[in-house]
Amino acid sequence: MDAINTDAPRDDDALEKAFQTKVDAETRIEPKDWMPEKYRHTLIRQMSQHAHSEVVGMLPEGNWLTRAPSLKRKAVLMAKIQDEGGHGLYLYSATETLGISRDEMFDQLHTGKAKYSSIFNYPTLSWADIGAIGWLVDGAAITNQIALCRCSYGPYARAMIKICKEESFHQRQGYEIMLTMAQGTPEQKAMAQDALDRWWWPSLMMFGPNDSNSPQSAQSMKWKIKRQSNDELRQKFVDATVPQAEYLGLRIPDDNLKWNEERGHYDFGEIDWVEFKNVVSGNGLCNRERLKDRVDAHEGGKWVRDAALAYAEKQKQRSAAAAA
Ligand code: BYC
Repeated sequence: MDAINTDAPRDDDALEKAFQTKVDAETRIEPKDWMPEKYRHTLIRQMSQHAHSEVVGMLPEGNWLTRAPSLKRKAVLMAKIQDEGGHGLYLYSATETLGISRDEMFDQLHTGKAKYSSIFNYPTLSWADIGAIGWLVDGAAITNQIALCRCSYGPYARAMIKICKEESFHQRQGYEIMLTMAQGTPEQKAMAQDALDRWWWPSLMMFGPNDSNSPQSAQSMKWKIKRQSNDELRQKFVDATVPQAEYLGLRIPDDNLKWNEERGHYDFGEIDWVEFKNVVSGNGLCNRERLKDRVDAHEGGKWVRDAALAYAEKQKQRSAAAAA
């Protein structure tokens, strides 16, 4: 019997080395390329979480469609919400290239197995919240997503380019609502301040746990799925947003926020990580309501999916009959 040479690299080791060399050389990984199982799983986790966030993110804004203060505001908000639905669809399609079906992803969301961004578990109590979401939530999303345009996985990186362009319009529409309110009556300015007070900290939580507490970061950075760490991106967002709040004449609700000359960045206070954990584990203010609305919408749309399938089947039979 031949002796087994345990020093010889196993095929997987050689493939994994070649894979990492490709990633290091900034060559994009495409769906049919070999990839480590864990890379595939990490992408499915992050991309499906991202897709779910876009779709669940339509709900808090949808709450204001019937109450937008003018026809123009309603039309703009409607367009933004439709964009978010489109982002969800690009991202579900990009995730399907990794070998998971859309039905499986929906099932993971609807059964609470898959996460979506913590931010969408907070309520939208006033019209100013729509401004704050565009300004802060879309602003935080772009900060994170610009880095994702250079993700090593081709379909994700390409989807992010179009998404970022649209998010940039969303951020501006939100800021413009805040500017209008901040320059309006004292009551309107107070509404804008109240929205900033409630959305500031949850927006900072969107970037995820501190780097020292982020179990996925090291491997995702090595694989160039993530290009910048959670804390680096959070700092970038704070640095960009503080002058915008100053221009609005609004106060960011953080007594520890101050410019640090030495670091060339703003210092800011500690995030309430207990609140973050509660929201991520399903116990935020709106988790149950959001999931229920999502499941109801999916079930309510079943007749549309059935009709589309029946129509496709009819077309198939007609072309088969014509070809016979
Ligand atoms: N919320 O090791 P970490 C939008 C989870 S929507 C919930 O740092 P990672 C919009 C994390 O998944 C844009 N969960 O993880 C739509 C991980 O979970 P598991 C949403 C969070 O993946 C409508 C665990 O905590 N954007 O723009 O390296 C209207 C440990 O964290 C959160 C995206 O989804 C959170 N905030 O980094 C308006 C961006 N943070 O599975 C706007 C894509 C962390 O290990 N995602 N977790 O148990 C990412 O870039 C990364 O996944 C994260 C986290 C930066 C979020």
